[in-house]
Amino acid sequence: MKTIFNYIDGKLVKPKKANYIDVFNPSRGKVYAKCPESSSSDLTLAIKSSKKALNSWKELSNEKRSKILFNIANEIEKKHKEFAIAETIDNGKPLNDSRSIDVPRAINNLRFYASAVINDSSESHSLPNNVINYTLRDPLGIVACISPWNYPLHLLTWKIAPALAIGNCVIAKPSEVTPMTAYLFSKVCIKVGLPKGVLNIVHGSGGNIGQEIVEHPDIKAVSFTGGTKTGKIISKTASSLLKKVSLELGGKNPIIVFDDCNYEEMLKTTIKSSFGNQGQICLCGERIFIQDSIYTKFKKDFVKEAKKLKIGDPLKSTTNQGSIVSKAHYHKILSYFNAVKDSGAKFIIGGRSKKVRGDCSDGWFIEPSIVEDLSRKTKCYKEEAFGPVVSLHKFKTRDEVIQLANETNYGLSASIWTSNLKTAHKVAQMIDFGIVWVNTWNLRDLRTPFGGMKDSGLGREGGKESIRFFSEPKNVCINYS
Ligand code: TXE
Repeated sequence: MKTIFNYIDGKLVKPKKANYIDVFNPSRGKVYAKCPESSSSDLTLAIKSSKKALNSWKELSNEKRSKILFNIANEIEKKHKEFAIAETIDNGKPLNDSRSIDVPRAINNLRFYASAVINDSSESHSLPNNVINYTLRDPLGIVACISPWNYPLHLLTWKIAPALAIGNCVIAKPSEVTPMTAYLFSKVCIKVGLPKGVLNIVHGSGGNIGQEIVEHPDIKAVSFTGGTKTGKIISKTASSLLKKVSLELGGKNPIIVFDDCNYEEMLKTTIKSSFGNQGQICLCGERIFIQDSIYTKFKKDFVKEAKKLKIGDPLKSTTNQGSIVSKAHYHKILSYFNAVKDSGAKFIIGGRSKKVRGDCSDGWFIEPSIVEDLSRKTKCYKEEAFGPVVSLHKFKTRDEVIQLANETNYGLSASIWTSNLKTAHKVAQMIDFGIVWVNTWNLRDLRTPFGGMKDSGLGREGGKESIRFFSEPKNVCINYS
């Protein structure tokens, strides 16, 4: 049994009350570690330590902070294999994915913001008669970064890298479902000599310590990625305390397939946008709209490709589909399947759990699932399943699909597949989603704004957006006449 410790004041420490949460290996269905269930006394120590560290971290040059972040990234790169295996055991995702997506993306996040902060510039505005304004961007102080379980290390670093780079101190709370790589990350911070108190990682469950962090008067801003329901609770708490908040929430994303698209490329990518990470990506396309002239062909080819996906032990290199992250989430997806069946829609494939033999016989696996004839009035059409399931829908015209795509409370991302430039521009302009891909999906450029509209969130992350979120503009007006 492994024990995870909090990272407070530069040291690995036990929670004051010695309470722990079981951490499961979801592909085995067994507890393999224990994670601190931290309490207010742990948070008090973390805040005290951040307060002590704040001024000297803030006053350090951007170059020096940047160097430390580069050193953290380099150290993770050296331990790439250890991090990838830990992520797979903790989350259930295929090791190939942890190796090629999760860990490299975490390293990129750190390097991106380490270099962004030394290449950043601020604005100045001159007036006639010898007056000039210049705008400084000050760090906010102590900020909270609350991250989810689908990309544990990647999304943790996506938040803490910009926050630290510009001189904030961070209280991070990783998901209690997948805390292991954040723990390994804290060991790396100690090894590279991140000054104590600059980052404190306080583990525990969201409703307890998560909520306390959001409420704490010394926390100036909250950056959160997770469910819409939780996002609304956090937003309510933070707004009543006048805290800045950035929310990256769920989605019910459309994939729009016109009959003039590059069919092979679209098919290959739509398999990924449907079932990648077992469908547990906020960017996954759960609703696929196909132009009626190619609907039958698409359905046949899509089902054929989905059937090729190998579900099994995520540690094996032949596996494409690992386990669902937790027993609770596994049951949530299965209950969604029941609701689909009750609504009268039918599964073309899947719609059930999957038994994997051997070491994984107690694990939580679900087959890639494709639904047809799903009524647009049902909850299943409207709500995020966040699992390996998509529904297929026909459309005839461009205007019709624009209306269908927008028919959701969410607005995170969309993909448009067409070779007609006018169609691509027109649809991209008319749909209400924060991220629109044309002839691709999940192609990331860290400089671009990332985030959603409507129930998918508030604010944007990435590039300058994160730097702006984690800083406060201060205008200095000088009359030098
Ligand atoms: O996430 P939660 P859950 C969606 C997906 C999923 C649903 C619920 O649809 O089925 O959300 O997932 C912390 N104050 N996404 O319940 O609870 C929690 O400890 C402060 C989309 O597992 O939102 C964890 O660290 N913090 C998604 C983090 O919030 C709180 C990724 C996320 O957990 C808190 C994951 C509180 N009151 C799920 N309550 C995406 N956008 O990528 C919980 N937390």
